[in-house]
Amino acid sequence: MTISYSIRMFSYSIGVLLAVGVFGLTACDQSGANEVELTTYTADLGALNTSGVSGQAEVVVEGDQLMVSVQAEGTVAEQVHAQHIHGMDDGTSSCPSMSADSNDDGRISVEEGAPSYGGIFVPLDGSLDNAEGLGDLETFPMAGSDGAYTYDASISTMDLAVNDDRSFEDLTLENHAIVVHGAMVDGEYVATLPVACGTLGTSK
Ligand SMILES: [Cu+2]
Repeated sequence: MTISYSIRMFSYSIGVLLAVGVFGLTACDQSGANEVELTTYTADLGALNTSGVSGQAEVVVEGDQLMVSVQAEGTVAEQVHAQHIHGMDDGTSSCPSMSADSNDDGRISVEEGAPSYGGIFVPLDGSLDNAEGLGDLETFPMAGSDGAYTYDASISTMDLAVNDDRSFEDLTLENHAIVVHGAMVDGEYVATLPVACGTLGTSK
């Protein structure tokens, strides 16, 4: 009787040890995030149309929260810059090269860039909850007098407005392109002209 009791206690202890071990590993793998899935996408923004614009974008999906931040510099000062996550249905968005300038006017228009980066998927405006047209124009970031801006917005993925009848649930943002718009052309501000582009990848 004593022996069988000891064996039972022994197996019980092993069970507890295993449970603690597995739990410990799980907690470790998720960096303490506790069952909430976290995906971080980043993009380096490079200049389009010799704009001299550069920057970074980060999109974090944490559970049902989406957080977007964009820093850009070299943009036209004191102008509103439309910016979007563009995408193709097959997930193959890229940033256009000058060969996309099909009418040879020396500029890649927003339409000429579309075969590379696709249509507007998520307008990165102030609210993220209205995907009509380009987005809510007045709420896009305004560059300061130094030509730089910082943009931060977050929303529940349930309220996020997306175009193309696509659902956010089965979405991976990888290989979608962040495009920043707005440049001076012959002394006039053209709000749609693409000035920077970068494709999102999961780097972390
Ligand atoms: Cu756009």
